[in-house]
Amino acid sequence: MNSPVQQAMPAPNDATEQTYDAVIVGAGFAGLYMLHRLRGMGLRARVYEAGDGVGGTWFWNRYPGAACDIESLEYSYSFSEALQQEWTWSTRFARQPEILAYINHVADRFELRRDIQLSTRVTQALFDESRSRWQIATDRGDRISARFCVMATGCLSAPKPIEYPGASAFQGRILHTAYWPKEPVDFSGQRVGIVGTGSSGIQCIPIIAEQARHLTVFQRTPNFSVPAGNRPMDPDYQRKVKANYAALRAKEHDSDVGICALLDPESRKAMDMTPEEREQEYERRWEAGGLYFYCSYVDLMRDPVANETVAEFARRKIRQKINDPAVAELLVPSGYPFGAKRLCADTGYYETYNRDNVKLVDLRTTPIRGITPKGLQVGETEHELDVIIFATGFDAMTGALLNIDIRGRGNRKLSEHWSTGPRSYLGLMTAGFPNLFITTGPGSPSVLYNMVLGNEYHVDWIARAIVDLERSGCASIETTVEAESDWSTLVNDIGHQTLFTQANSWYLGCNVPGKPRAVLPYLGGFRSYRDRCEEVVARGYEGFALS
Ligand code: NA7
Repeated sequence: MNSPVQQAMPAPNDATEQTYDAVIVGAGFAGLYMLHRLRGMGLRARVYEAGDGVGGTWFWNRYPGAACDIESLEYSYSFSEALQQEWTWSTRFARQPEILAYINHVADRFELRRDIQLSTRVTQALFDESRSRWQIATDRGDRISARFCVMATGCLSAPKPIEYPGASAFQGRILHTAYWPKEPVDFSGQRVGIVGTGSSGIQCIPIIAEQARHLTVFQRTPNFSVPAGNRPMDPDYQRKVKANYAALRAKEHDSDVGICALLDPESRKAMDMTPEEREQEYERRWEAGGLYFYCSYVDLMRDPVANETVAEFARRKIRQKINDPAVAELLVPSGYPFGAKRLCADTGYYETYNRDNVKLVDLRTTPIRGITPKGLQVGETEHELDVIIFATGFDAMTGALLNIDIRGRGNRKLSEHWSTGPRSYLGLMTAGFPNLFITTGPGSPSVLYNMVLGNEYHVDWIARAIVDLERSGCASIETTVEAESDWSTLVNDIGHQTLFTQANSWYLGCNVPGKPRAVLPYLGGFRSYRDRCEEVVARGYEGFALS
């Protein structure tokens, strides 16, 4: 297996301690911008990145069909007007290679590379109380001392390991969408099996079905997927957005989800509309494509009756696309609210099941027993395969942090502190871990807001906190136990006022066996979250201790 976590250790570096003002872990959207900001403040910062290139999630997830489902004009940095104006997107929703090219362009344009160390995984971060500094170790033998440590490790960056026995005996090839090989994979003439029908599976299934001799999809839970509506970028549309970029960004920053380019998020309630009005609105958003559908009405994720109206609309649309009614019934989601599992956006996903070379296997009735030398054993049936692709997702939001041995005051491990679920104040800091910041951490809107903008907001907040800390003459900032406890309760309470808690999703950690069930993102919307973060600063970092 070509897993990033299982790769052989690179050659060790000189073990002499290096000293920086700040270490940044991860060279994705957050890490690169953090480096840019800290440099601008005159700090010496260094980024450590496990991959051999920058890009984070867009570096690893290079499976066929990988694309963003937020318009690229929105899913891109807003901090530099010049960058916004000079970069041209070729499609409405950029595909992975284009996003990776963009991130590389940013690394070059802002001359970031000289402070990024690639192919280096941070393995440990210990807080040395006597010096008030973080001691950081890497798998290449680096020993680093830094005053600040920023975990820009991403929300979906720790892939779930394969949960079935027998992988090593399989005679074919095993792939995982989250650490796909760099060289193209040719599926022609092959019998391919894909396990998992979340966003990754739904994106790659139609493309692989066109290449493979035969494709078997192993589905545990059907997902709601809306048409992506991807198309070549309309130059006039791009010009129009660029002419008013500041206004668009202001609107995104003042919205709950950060997606506003084509359609505004609706501020009315579904249940205040007539059935005909609702139908019209759903149809309009279905036609627009992408995740706009999710913002059709404000009560969709709060009122089960409202949710059922959109769920039923989507189910009807799905049924219409599939020729075989028995297959359609397997693909139509039921038993959980629309949107409570991450909404997917697809290009020809459901239509793929009308192909003669595609078969759907329902794992809800008969689960996978294991991997055999020839394929996958499901109940009494052995499915013979040449390639098995796992599109089984991530240990989301906490996995990448807990994979590092992080220890704060009193040598307390983060894994102990978070043993019953993550605890944080604003998703930015956790008690007992001074000067350790997390970008889009658990307890922040993170995955439910435009990730690039959410990361930018956190980076700016952290940069300002560091400036304010310097001005105060204090050495460290950390959240208080009380603020953390109150915030964690609030995140949980708000989560339970929504329908998100009525599905077994990665938003709650339910996709990882043994992971405590907890509300991971802040589900109150970005606007109220941002207001709270700003209030905290205006009140002199209320809920934080500066010492
Ligand atoms: P997801 O959304 O977590 O989807 C993973 C899929 O794999 C989902 O259908 C799971 O079914 C299925 N799965 C997970 N584990 C197993 C096992 N052990 N056996 C069978 N099936 C399994 O991950 P993605 O990579 O698709 O997308 C992640 C995010 O990236 C996405 O939401 C976007 O934000 C971008 P389940 O639903 O758990 O029953």
